[in-house]
Amino acid sequence: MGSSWKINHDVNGLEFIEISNPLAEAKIGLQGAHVAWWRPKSSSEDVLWLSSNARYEKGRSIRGGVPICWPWFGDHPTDGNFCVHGFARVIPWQLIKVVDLKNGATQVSLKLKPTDEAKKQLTYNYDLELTITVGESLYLNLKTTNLSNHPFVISEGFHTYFYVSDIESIKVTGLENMVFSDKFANFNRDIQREPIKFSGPFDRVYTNTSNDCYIEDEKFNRVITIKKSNSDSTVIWTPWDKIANQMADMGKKDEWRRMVCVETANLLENSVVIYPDVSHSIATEYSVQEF
Ligand code: TA6
Repeated sequence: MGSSWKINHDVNGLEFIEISNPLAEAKIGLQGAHVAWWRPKSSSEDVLWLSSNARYEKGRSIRGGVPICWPWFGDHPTDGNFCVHGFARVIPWQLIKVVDLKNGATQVSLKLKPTDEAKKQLTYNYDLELTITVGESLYLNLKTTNLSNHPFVISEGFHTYFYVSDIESIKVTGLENMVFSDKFANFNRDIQREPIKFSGPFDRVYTNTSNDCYIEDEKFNRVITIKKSNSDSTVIWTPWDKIANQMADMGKKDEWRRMVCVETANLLENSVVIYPDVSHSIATEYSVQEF
């Protein structure tokens, strides 16, 4: 069976690239260069989580899949009116090319098209490109090039929602002995002594770690591997019932129990200084091992 792709418009005028190849299927929104959906054909379960209440609207991020956080992660450092997690996830990107690779995967290249609003939020000249490889694994590479005549600083991340059997029966490994900053404890710092298990709201930034991470899911008989490159922070987030119920787009009653965010990122002291005419790329790759 060959590979195919097409661009579809939804009822709100949003455009999605739909890809089908011998290895996987994917749906990528041009708004936000947002991988809303990817499933390798060998996998018995979904790998990414997508809320059944996700809002597909212009200027709004989709709840699920892989939102791109750039040029800042979380709140803007000085202006609370600017988009949380940066504007890259809510403005249009341009499709540059789609290439069928020899191994059956499909490679998609996209470039950010700064809107007037985005230009107000970041006044420097830059180029931002995302390469997505849809195959047995999902690979994303976000490349920032400084086209200004002075250095600038960014924070960034792939805010990926993974589908799990049940948040209380999984564990995330790879961050043992790493220092984290806890959003639910005034950003106090501590050390992660054990593999991560969840029994309540969890929002932590692990800094100075380039370790790959693993979502170990016994009920689904699988491990999801999250590989990182040029990423020194990892954010782990799950909202739990109270916060999830306050969010209009988190899905039906207990849908939040079936997701965990494991975010390949650079933030806090791992924010990146990019010098003129220099490029910086952060990359991540997701794959599934069933047993
Ligand atoms: O990455 C964790 C986090 O920053 C949390 O603090 C939580 O607010 C979450 O992202 C969702 O953010 P969003 O802006 O997509 O609602």
